[in-house]
Amino acid sequence: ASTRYRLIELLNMNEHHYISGQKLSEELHISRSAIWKHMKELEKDGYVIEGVRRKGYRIVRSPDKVSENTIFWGLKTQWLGKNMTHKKVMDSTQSAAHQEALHGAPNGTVVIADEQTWGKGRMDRQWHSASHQGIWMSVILRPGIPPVHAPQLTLMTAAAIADVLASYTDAEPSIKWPNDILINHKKAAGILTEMQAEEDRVQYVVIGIGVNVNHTQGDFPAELNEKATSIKRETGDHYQVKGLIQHMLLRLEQLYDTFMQSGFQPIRAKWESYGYRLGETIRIRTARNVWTAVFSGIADDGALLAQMDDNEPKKIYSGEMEWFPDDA
Ligand code: BTX
Repeated sequence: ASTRYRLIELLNMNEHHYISGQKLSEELHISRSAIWKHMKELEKDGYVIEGVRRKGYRIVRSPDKVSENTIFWGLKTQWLGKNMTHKKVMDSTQSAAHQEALHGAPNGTVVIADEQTWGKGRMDRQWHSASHQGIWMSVILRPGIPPVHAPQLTLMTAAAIADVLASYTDAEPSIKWPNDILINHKKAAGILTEMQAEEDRVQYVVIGIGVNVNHTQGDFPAELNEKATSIKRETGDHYQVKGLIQHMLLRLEQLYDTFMQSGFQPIRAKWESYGYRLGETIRIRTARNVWTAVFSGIADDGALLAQMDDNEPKKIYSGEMEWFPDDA
């Protein structure tokens, strides 16, 4: 597969120009006929490649469908997604990513499926992952941060998803603390962060990202119809899953680099710019309590700041923001 990546890369560099078979053969150290075979494989993936005598080859169109090749073509990241596994069907990209991480997969490894038969949500909940309708992917990161900072990566991912939706679709996303991406008050995306850690250091995190893209009403199970939505349901437009994945990986890489260089501050500001019900009175359910408070922001460490009286706001680290009864 690495020759094919390199081939796509070479064609990519010459997007508007032709590159000769001779040149390709020299660069890739393979014969002209081997190149031709690779081209045929790319065409099976849905690429339209134009070959002109004496000029060479150029990619006219890259396909809608998701594969390692099609994601790679046009992916502008420096390191995220350079190691990638895509399959049509997986139980869960999350489980597959854990396997890869345990076997030493590098920082920035990405696992993608067109369909999940056992998509996971938080706390053993299920994540419905209809075939070809959404982004179902997991990203392996090795930030080497203390485990208590790991939740900041969830907030970072939420901000990245919201940014991509805001920039490349007509949807207006907001983020319901800590990790639901909403469009028009309905859940359009979810994030599941899992980590393997030693006492003081994260070995790796797997960030699972599920985004409902092209679902129509009938693509959701009945019990989700009221609270779940897709970008298409809210905007009326069909979006290319492949393109959104590429934007998502680039945005994630940028925010992660920012996070590693400058810490959580800039991420927090971005998150807050999408914060759902920020500044309003909300109800938060934690393992032991239900709090009613004004949601005054996100703390430096990623906690939710709940203002209950004139004292310092209370920091809440894990829990769920409840919908108000009148919303239900
Ligand atoms: P969560 O626990 O916040 O949300 C799960 C809940 O959301 C479910 O109990 C259900 O009520 C609802 N739900 C289930 N499926 C959907 C859906 N498609 N759209 C909207 N609401 C839904 C959120 O967990 C974390 C989701 C992460 C999913 C990704 S996909 C790639 C990766 N692999 C994997 O197995 N999980 C992650």
